[in-house]
Amino acid sequence: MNPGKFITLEGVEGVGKSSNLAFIAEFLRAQGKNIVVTREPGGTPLGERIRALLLDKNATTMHRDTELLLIFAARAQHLAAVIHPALRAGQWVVCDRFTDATYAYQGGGRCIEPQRIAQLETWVQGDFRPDLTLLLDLPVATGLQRAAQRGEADRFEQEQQGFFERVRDAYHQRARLEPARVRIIDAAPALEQVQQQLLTVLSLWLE
Ligand code: Z5A
Repeated sequence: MNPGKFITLEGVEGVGKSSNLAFIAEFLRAQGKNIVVTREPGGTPLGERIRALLLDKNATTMHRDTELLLIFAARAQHLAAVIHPALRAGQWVVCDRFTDATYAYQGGGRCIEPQRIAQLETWVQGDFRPDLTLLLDLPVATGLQRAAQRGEADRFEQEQQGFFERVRDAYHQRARLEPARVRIIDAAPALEQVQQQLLTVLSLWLE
């Protein structure tokens, strides 16, 4: 049993993960927790190099299995070098995306059978899972509109709306399978209202 806790933030394109990550970390720090903020794919020097490969908009011929294996390769490094050491030291880790994103994007989006993802999950993680997952949820069209305000689209952002609809459905399926761990936050209202929901869920969870 780790003394630290592992919290993940999930959602489709443009739901506002980046906008809320610092807010969550700040709230937990105010509760006296020692917080490490990290992200996937990435979180280590090697993982960030793998992230650059995965997001490269010119890598249009990347096979879906290559994508899946690169994601778990980055995750293995992230777990060994950052996540497990931090948790063992009693720190709390807040991670922008983790394996629920793999079920959503590679499972839902790319139509890879969830059983194959589960095999890799068990291989790389054993029985390690997040303690809490905050799933920011928003109609896909709204998320895409929000995201379009940012810079040039990466390889995932070039996908069509149908891809992101499958991603969102797969996230909902994750929440249905594990309702105690995966908490859905309505990401449609103004940022202050989204953050109020986050405070409520986190405060209750900490009790
Ligand atoms: N990926 C994968 O396929 N498999 C995996 O296992 C993992 C990842 C781990 C990179 O992830 C890609 O990796 C991702 C899936 C894949 N690709 N996609 N799509 P990422 O998390 O780094 O990339 P992202 O999804 O594009 O996230 P992001 O750039 O951090 O965007 P966001 O966090 O969802 O949104 P944001 O930047 O905070 O907000 C977007 C805009 O909306 C911005 O202008 C905000 O000011 C605005 N905003 C935010 N909240 C609100 C509210 N409440 N109202 C109005 N406007 C708002």
